[in-house]
Amino acid sequence: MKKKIALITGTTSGIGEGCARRFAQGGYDLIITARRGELLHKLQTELEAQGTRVLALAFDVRDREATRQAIEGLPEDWREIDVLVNNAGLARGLEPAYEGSFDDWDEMIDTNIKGLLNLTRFVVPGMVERNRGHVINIGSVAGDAAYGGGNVYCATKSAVKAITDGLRIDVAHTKVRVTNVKPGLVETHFSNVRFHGDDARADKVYQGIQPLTGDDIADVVFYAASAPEHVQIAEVLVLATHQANGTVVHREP
Ligand code: NDP
Ligand code: 8X3
Repeated sequence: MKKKIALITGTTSGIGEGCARRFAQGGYDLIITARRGELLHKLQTELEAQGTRVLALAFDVRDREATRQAIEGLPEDWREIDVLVNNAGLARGLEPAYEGSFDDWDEMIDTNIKGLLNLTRFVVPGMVERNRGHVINIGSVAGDAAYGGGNVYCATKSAVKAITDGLRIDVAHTKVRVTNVKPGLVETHFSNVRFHGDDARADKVYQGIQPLTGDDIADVVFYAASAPEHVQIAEVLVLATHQANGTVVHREP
């Protein structure tokens, strides 16, 4: 029997890497993508050794033309994507909005909003045509309410919520499902990237609390994808047990 195909962006680290392993374990064929080709191919080799069919595509989701070529150039037997996980994304900086870096803002907006839209625009028409498919966007608790210094990052994740909700309306006449998974504190490379490689500062984000892992979020993403066809998990907020919302976290000394 033909296996389902999942395309997951940002699989060289964290939540995306967890999703790749979870969907491989769940019997999917996988299209894994990110910019760092070497890491992608390492994951491809590992998953193939476990019996999963894998196509690795190295491109930057901000590059609309590269994204178009990647999707339009898919080999015939990889074209019918069943699940798109729009995970690639990042935060840069934690400065007040009146002091933030224009470059950081551009990178977040171009990746988290425009990159997600690029994939959506090129992949979803096929889903609508086939009358089946599932788009799972990785939003964030940061999209529910802003926190200090979060300004632009929070705005991008609010945009992910609006885009996800809008797409769900646009495909409501089809069997395509649309989900927003909104994690809280997940220990990945997220904070190292946010603080431009300052590992000590990144470590402090997860001090005194047991954070979520990429695998925890991957389980939720896979659960949403595995629900019966008539069940659409519209939105899931996933927090660590000692995190109450985007700003309230109980930390043990
Ligand atoms: P990581 O930094 O560990 O992973 C980010 C992944 O995104 C990497 O694989 C990276 O690959 C890829 N990526 C980043 N920019 C681009 C780009 N321009 N083009 C293609 N791929 C890109 O972070 P997380 O796993 O934590 O983050 C994944 C998603 O989860 C993000 O959207 C983030 O906002 C969201 N999130 C994270 C939370 C957390 O606490 N960690 C909480 C809530 C949401 P490469 O560098 O090889 O391109
Ligand atoms: C990542 C979670 O709270 O660090 O989206 O912004 S948070």
